[in-house]
Amino acid sequence: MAVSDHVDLATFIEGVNKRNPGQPEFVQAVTEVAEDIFDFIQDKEAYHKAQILRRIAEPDRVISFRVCWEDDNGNIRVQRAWRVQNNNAIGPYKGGIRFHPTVTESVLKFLAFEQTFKNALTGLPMGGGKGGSNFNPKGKSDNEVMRFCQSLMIELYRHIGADVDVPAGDIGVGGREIGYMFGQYKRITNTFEGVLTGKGLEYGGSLIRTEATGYGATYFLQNMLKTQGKDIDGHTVVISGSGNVATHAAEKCHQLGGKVLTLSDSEGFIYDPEGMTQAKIDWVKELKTKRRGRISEYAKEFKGSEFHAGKTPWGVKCDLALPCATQNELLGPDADVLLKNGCIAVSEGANMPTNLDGVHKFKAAGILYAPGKAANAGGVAVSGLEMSQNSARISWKEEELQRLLQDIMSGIHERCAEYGGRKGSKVIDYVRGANIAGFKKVADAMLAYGVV
Ligand code: NDP
Ligand code: 2IT
Repeated sequence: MAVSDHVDLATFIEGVNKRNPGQPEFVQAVTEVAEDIFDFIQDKEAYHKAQILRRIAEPDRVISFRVCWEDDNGNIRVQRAWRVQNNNAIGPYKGGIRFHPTVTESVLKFLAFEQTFKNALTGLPMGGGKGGSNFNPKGKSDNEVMRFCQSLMIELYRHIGADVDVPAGDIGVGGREIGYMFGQYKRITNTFEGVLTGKGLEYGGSLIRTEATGYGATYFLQNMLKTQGKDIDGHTVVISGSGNVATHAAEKCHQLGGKVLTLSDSEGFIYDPEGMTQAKIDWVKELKTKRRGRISEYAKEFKGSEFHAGKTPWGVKCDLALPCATQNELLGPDADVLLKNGCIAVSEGANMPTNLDGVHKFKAAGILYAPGKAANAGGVAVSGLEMSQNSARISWKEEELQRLLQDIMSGIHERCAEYGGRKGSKVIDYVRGANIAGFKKVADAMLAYGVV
């Protein structure tokens, strides 16, 4: 008999575990996808024979390298960095770069794996990749961040390119870092090309890229609510995080009539019973991007609001929840509390913020629950539009980009709905829908290539 992956799910996951020792985040992401894909490919021999799932769950390559840099006191510092190129079946590798002390190979492999499905869902021609370093930008001067970015690019430049692999931002990497990295790439290669996205508007960046992830996650929430004849207007909203994704999700929810009650960071959350106004959200943006301060300062600035140290916001009663900080920030017991408090919809701005236990609880409860690979795809989608603009050497107008973002999010919602129907239930299983729709596009391209 030919070797095939006609094994059961448990045996497949056991194999993933064995081949990736000490990589729990990666195994978690593969498990969540495999749960749905096993069912979908059960009667589809071509996918089995070509070992497609096994191949998608094995990165094309993982580049690991040392980054040395000198701090302001003249000390030599040593960091680890990686670029995980997961799959380029449908386009150049594409995905962000994360700078955070918790970055490991496992974290980046899970992110690159998720990115492969997410990028396929957008309908744009982008493969999946992710990179990053355990460098901690907190408390570092601009010059230190610049020297680190330049040193990182001295190695990374040889692995990326406008048609090869196009990184962007993620946790700890925003406009400032992209500027330093793009400048260094340009200096080393003497080429001005769309090798990174999230660039400044002066040098090839796209309008609304900054807003796109948070806005997109809110549009996805809106699309889900619409299937039940509901809207964001008049509903209470709990959001975690206070970075790029969280602040723009808060802004769009507020614009659409939602009452945003919380934001958070790694030290705790703030609760504002009156709801956030645009002025308050602007204050947080400035706090986080310019002053690089802590969310606890919100409670000192705005009377009537409270800071809860060391806690996540899931205990605050709400109708809608958007986890927008990091992976595994919403656990099974948090899902229980949200459900008990009557939460009707969860849209994930972050990547894999809900652990497997929480995912199973949301699914079982039949609430509207959108996984990150569908809900937060607006960011990479506008990155894809930035790539198109760079290739054509043009800049599209804001109205056009706003329309494209909304269309893309609606398209993702439709793709999820197409594959996420459940027998005997009117509720769409968005996890299943996203996994299958993303898988199918990549898998069919891989089948066309044969064994490569
Ligand atoms: P930012 O760096 O702008 O903000 C990150 C936020 O999350 C901060 O409030 C940070 O708090 C908090 N956070 C980070 N790590 C932890 C942690 N271990 N525990 C608790 N809080 C934490 O990043 P983004 O807003 O860009 O990214 C947020 C999430 O969205 C990530 O999961 C990212 O992968 C995902 N995402 C981002 C996209 C983008 O376009 N930027 C696109 C799609 C997904 P603190 O300041 O204390 O660290
Ligand atoms: O997780 C993500 O989708 C991102 N961090 C954005 C990736 C991108 O290439 O814009």
